[in-house]
Amino acid sequence: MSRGGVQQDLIAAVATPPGQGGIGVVRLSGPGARDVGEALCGCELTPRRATFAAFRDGEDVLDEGIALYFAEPASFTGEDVVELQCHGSPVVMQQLLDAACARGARLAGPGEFSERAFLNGKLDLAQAEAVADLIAATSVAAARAAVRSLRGEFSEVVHRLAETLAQLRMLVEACIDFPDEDVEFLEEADVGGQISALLRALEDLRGRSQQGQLVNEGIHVALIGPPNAGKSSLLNALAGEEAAIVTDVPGTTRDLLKVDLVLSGMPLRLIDTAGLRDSDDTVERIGIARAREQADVADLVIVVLDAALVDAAAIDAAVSALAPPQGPRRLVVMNKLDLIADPGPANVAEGVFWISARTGDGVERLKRAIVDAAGLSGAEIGFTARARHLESLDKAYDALQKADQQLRAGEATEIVAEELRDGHNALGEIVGTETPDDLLGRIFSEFCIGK
Ligand SMILES: Nc1nc2c(ncn2[C@@H]2O[C@H](COP(=O)(O)OP(=O)(O)O)[C@@H](O)[C@H]2O)c(=O)[nH]1
Ligand SMILES: [Mg+2]
Repeated sequence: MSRGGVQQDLIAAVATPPGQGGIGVVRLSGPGARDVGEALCGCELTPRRATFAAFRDGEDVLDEGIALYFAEPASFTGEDVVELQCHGSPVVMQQLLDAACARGARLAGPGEFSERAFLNGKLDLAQAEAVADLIAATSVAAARAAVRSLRGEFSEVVHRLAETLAQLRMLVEACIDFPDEDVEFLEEADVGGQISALLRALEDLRGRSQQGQLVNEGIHVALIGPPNAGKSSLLNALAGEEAAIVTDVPGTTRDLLKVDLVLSGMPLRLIDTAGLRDSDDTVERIGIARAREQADVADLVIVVLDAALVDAAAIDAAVSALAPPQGPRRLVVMNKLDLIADPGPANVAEGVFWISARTGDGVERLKRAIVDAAGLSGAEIGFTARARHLESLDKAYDALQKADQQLRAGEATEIVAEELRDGHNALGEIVGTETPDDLLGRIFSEFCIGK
């Protein structure tokens, strides 16, 4: 399923991270990779054989190391690829790169190797994205999930749904030519039942993809509450570092402060916000507006209250707001437990956590609850996914739902067929069979150079 057809040129890049290291890899891909590799090594290269060689630029020996040659199509990109493993010296790698460019290669852009792998049908788009996600993974859970996506587990489900939908489209489109028999025929083929089954499968995939997105991009957890409740102190306690400024002056935090951390193997972005209150200060007011926005868009909101100040009614109010009809899930934290006597059993409600950000009391339990509340503990995360994938799944779902309604309403077969086509295209966007070039450009430009 190659999208290629375009004659590509020879590209080169350092594939290892910037800086010094034990080993550095310079990678070449495209027509002429072997010739340039052999010129740099001063010897012949055999596919899939490690060749020890002195890397040279003309007479000058730049380094010695191992050259690997993969003949097309059996390579990552599907093209002729040469990898030169030299010592991890930025100077050596730069000289090798210059020598390759002097022989006709050009510097690769971000993600260009992966893009070629995609264009040559070695990976589909979701798999190529998983390569970038794996490299960027900050937790074991995210890395494992990305490997699964990279190995095609996510794509396989999408391809399977797309295939079923393609069959269904054929069936429905066949009826367009025989309008007299269509209703009976569609009923007989149980098109409605098939659409319902697809809708259920899409729903299931969406749920799993959403979890995949959370492990991949990190759960966004916003700390919200009145000034001086200890939001910033809690952020520091959870992060294990003094990331936020803590003072007894109300209104200390005026802008959003974001800290990335890993809790129980799950990547998390904690967002500290300005305390909610009426303020005349312009900057603080903007901060408070940003805090309110976070309360709507975060994956999880932690409402922080000062346990020494709130009364039972205030706790009740916070608890009743625990499951808002709309918006993110919430946990309520009663902070400054060290200042009060034991809250007593009456005040132990589900979703309410009594802690002291100062002493650390109750913080471990809260950490577990945060991971639980995000729906990420216990369940094995199948694969990584991105916001882009969820959007396409939603589009596919909407289209199929419309097709279902139109079928029930006895609309013309053409209209049903059109919705099915839209749904099919939306699935195709995920794996890259239906992806506009500008979207491809955007996706690959976020990759690192050399990948
Ligand atoms: N005794 C006690 N004081 C706390 C605790 N957490 C925060 N504080 C104090 O409460 C004040 C406000 O804390 P801060 O984290 O800046 O609150 P924020 O405005 O909600 O961010 C500071 O003086 C903190 O030292 C706690 O658990 N116990
Ligand atoms: Mg603060």
